[in-house]
Amino acid sequence: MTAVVKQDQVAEHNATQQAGLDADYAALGGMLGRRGVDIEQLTAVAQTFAVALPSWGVGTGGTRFARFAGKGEPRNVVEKMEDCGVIHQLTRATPTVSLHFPWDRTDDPKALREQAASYGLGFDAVNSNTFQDQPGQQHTYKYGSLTAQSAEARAQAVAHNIECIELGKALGSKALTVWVGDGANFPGQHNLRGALERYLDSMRDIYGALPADWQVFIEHKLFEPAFYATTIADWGTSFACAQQLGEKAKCLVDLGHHAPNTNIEMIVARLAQFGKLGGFHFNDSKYGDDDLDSGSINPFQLFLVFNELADAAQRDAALQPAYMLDQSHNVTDPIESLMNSAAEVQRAFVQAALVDRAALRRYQEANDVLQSAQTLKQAYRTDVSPILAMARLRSGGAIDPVAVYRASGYREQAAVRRPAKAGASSSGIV
Ligand code: LRH
Ligand code: MN
Repeated sequence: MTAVVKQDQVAEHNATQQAGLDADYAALGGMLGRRGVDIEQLTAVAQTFAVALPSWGVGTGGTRFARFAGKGEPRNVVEKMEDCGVIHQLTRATPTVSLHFPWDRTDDPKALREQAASYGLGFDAVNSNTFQDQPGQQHTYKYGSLTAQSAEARAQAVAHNIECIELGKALGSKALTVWVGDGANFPGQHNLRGALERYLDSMRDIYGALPADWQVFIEHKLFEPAFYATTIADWGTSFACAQQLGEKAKCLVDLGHHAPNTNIEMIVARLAQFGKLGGFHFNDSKYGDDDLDSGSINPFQLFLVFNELADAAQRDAALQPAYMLDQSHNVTDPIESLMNSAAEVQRAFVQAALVDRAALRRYQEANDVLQSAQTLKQAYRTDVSPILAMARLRSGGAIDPVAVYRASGYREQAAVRRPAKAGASSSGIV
């Protein structure tokens, strides 16, 4: 595997951190042991964790107001892969990348696949994009794409999704994520049922193009860019469409796509119960679709989502939702944010594995409300940082990825190697 950061720099760093980690790990091991929990078993669980990186997340993001370009930004998909390579080298928790077309357009998917493999990377779900018009595009998506009144625009959007499947097949991906911003800004702008009927017609054509071992993920979102009615606005609509389409259609939960205070963990439990939980876009938010770093605003919610996943996995061992990050890094170094976010999602995963489910069931069946709630809180309050660091170390990564990354001077070197393209927004998201 190609080491993007010199591996001896990682080893040197780990050597300076080892003794401290061993002490913290032993202390945590002792405490967990008194709870009847084997820390070694939990660390092995932590090492199985994997979350996909959003290719569009390694460039600096922005808002409709402005984007403040960062230093050494990736200017194309090859440089995005390099940045993803650093993140995986140091965290050992991000072995796949989710690509977005046409932002990650490539004429040589075979070469891209080989480059990614040299960094130990593969490809998770690919994302289509019919929420922007591309230069030279024949039919605008201004009034929708898969739901457009224009049959030409719908056919164009369907063709683009099928092209994404073909590219994904060449890259070894096994799923297509379809998020459309289609909707209306004013009551009366379109017929609400008509729009959904056109959506389903278009999705049936896309569904028909899926290889036998592929899935399509329907991603719902409450609003933006439509501000009155979004065609796929909530999990209910997404679920109904996935049922209509067939077994290869599942629902994707982006944590930022709900009304404030929505009980997202309950949506996860429902979708798992009905066999339609396809995957996640992890991020965090305080108000809207803020795409902030995972676990940065509401880490307890992230824990509760993984608690429902752990409960569902106990019932259905075959449940394998796709874990992906989907964030926009407007004021931090995207590589640092993605490394940190991968660790925060891994933290929730490990904390959920710490929940004493037998005790929880006993308290629930006894209507011992307080002890039921405390059983979850005990796991959430447990600082599993030594387990996450030991998992990274044992998987060949860095005990402290951000410290190694900063010491490596990778960003400064990238700034020299990648002179910014004047005016070009290289990350694709503004
Ligand atoms: C829409 C969304 C979707 C992506 C885009 C980058 O808000 O979450 O998943 O296509 O962000
Ligand atoms: Mn998303």
